[in-house]
Amino acid sequence: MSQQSAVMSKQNIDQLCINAIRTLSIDAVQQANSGHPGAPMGLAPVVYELWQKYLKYDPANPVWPNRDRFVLSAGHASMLLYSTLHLTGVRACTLEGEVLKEPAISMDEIKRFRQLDSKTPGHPESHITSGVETTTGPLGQGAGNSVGMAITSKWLAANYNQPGFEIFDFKTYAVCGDGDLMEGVASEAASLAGHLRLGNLCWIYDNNHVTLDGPASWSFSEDVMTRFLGYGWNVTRVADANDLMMLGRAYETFLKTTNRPTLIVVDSHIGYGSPHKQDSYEAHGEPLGAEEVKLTKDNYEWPDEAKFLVPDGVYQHFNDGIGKRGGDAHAQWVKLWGDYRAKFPELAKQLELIQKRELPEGWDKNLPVFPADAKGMASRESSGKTVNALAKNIPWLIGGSADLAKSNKTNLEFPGAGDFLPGEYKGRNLHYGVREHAMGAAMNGMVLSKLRPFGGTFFNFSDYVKPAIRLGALMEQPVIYVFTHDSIGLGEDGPTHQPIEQLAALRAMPNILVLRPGDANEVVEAWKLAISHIHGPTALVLSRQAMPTLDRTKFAAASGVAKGAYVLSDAPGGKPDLILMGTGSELSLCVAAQEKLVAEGVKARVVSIPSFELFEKQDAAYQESVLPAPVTARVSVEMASTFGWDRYVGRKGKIVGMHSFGASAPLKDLLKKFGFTVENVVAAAKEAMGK
Ligand SMILES: Cc1ncc(C[n+]2csc(CCOP(=O)(O)OP(=O)(O)O)c2C)c(N)n1
Ligand SMILES: [Mg+2]
Repeated sequence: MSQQSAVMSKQNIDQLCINAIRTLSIDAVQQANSGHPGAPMGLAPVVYELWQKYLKYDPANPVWPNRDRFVLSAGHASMLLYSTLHLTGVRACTLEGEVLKEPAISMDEIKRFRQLDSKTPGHPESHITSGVETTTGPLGQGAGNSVGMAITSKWLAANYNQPGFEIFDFKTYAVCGDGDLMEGVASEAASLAGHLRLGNLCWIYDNNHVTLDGPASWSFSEDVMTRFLGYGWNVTRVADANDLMMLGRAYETFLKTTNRPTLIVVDSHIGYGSPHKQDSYEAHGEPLGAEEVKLTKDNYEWPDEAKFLVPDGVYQHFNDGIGKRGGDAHAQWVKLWGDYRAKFPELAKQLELIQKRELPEGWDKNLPVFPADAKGMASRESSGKTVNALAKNIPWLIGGSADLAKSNKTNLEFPGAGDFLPGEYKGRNLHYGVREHAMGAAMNGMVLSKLRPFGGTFFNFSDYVKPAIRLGALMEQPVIYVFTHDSIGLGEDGPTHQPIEQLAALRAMPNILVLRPGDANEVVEAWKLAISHIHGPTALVLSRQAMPTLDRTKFAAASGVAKGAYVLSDAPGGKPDLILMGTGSELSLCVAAQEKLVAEGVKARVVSIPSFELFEKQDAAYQESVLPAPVTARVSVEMASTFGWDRYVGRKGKIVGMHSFGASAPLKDLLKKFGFTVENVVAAAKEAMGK
């Protein structure tokens, strides 16, 4: 107590709160012996001023749909967020959105920073910790997410606000470091946000002149302010991160600027205790060490023996500030919402479904049924028809593409679908431009704000968006990727555009549903699965070229897609000597090979395998019924890397796949060159059978 009063007597309450954020961060990092204390030390006042005075956020309800979003893009500074969530008393809630009595982060959890099963993992993870709006750590991603959140606020406002009923007007703030601003994804996202004139978006740049390797000047010297002006942002600067008044002015400038996003450049210093350390960049990004902790606490006029000290009055002060202000704002909104519900029950119902991540009744009505057709259609075509039908039924399914909408067939073309453009935020077709990575990061932000976005590009460029896909998978968020031009089958564009290893790579990623449907009706089933899959992203892998629409009166129903793999066409008599398995455009090749083999007296079965993940989830009996162990003569056919297929073909099987990059040529020549012909599949089958 004596320690506490000594602290209190010297510092005003603002300073005390700021230093509590700092010292909790320092102590947690020191105790874990791992983590980054620097950014929390430098940024504590920036976050304090924002949360305490401006952020429209109710700690008692961290899932209030119209709350302002706070994104810590500099995820390595996680303790900054955890300390803030703790001190402001943000409550825990379930993944379903039920608010609990306990805190999101108790003091025990602060003490368990970076330990197994804690609520305080090394970098913030939104599916683990309430109040963490998005998972960050890979630099630049949070910045990209924030653009998606800002888009969502605009879209919801344009579609659901009514005169006198501003149900949605939330702002999004993102804290970025040098690393974030160096990353390409943040540059793409900033360019997009500036173009879209997202006046509800504010990035706070921690201009602390240091990165991990040393002074930022070693690697970063561009004029950030001019760059953002060029993007069409409003740019302002706070010369000293400790100057609360100037920080407040900057936030007010942002709130007044409604026609473009705002970048606040904050010059900060990490503020080590020892003069030696202040001038040195060594060991940046590591715990301070006992000696430095002492010096730093001395610098903050903090009792150095005390660990995890929250002086008297700090919790209360946050409670009187953000707690009261946020609570009042939320209560007002709840009242407005009540009136809105009474006046606009239809719209309110939709918003409730959106928040619960549920689908409207009849979401799967009027989906196309494709008649058998030997010429058939490209799966991108059938996908385009399917998603248009789905989007008519699901008003918050919104699409887009990285400048390939016409190729990806992602355009929503029905009356009223509209475009999402600068200043016109009602439309459902987003134009990400040639910014795949920002598209993925923005879609993560949109889906975290409960919309259902899908976005397209060529499958080969899934590599350009992969880091965002991966975070979506980690966050368990249902973004839908529409990847077309899925193989060498795209033809003349050649090997720069022909994916090879992308399927194997996505199949290797945890918690993403990868679907490569084998005809138009499998595409419809795949889309149904994608829409129903709400705990992770889905990748639809679709062809540029036509593939036959299989005759489902002759073959098994396409609903088999839900099981990941199914017997499409069994061997005569049901007891196969050989199994042919294929995906996507190669499914019909397997069917053609089967016909030939059967004519020669070989009992061949064709198995369609649109999804490894789903098939792995089936019980052993089902798996055995599709791929009976005694049948070791097996051939897989897929115009992609062979990697991973050995698990289904086994040691005696043959894999017809790609062993090299593709080539630029008409499709028929490529099929011949790389062996995707009936003759070659039949030959592989005979080899597998030892004939
Ligand atoms: C994509 C990515 N690359 C590398 C890292 C590893 N890393 C963590 S922090 C950091 C740089 C830190 O510089 P800055 O963003 O200025 O943060 P500060 O050290 O100033 O807090 C790096 C390279 C990362 N987290 N993400
Ligand atoms: Mg830095």
